[in-house]
Amino acid sequence: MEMTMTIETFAAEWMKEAELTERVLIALTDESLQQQIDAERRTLGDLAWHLVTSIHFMRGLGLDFDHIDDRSELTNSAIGIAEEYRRLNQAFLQAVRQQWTDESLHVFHAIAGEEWRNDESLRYSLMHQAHHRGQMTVLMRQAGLKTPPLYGPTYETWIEQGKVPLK
Ligand code: NI
Repeated sequence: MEMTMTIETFAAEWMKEAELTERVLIALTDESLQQQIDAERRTLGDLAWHLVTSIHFMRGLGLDFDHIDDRSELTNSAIGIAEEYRRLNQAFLQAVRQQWTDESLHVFHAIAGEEWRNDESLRYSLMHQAHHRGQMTVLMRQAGLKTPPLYGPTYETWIEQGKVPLK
């Protein structure tokens, strides 16, 4: 399954995954951003915003693209978070395509004291995003929101199709 990553194989995978993230982000409401599993833990809004700042973090790999817009009217708004995600995401992907070649994927960068090869960092960021999306869908359920299908049908998808949902 795992092929050698190139800029274009990464871009294709990233766009698919970003589309899944956007599905989750646009399903949020302003009220749901306060949802949390425990008073000490990150809210749904914190996790959503974390996905935005995680893209910005990729500047640490030497990519040059737009700075994050962290005005409170964005971070406290479901639409604001979704729009900032989309904007930074496009800027990030454009930077990867314009500033890196396939050889750049084999360059190492120090991240938190560890040497990471760029293709490993990109793979990590794909997995990291999926991980937090999973956390978000649980909080969305708790907030009473419907979750979008991501890697397969949701409970509601099965119901709508007249099927018995799998346990
Ligand atoms: Ni994280």
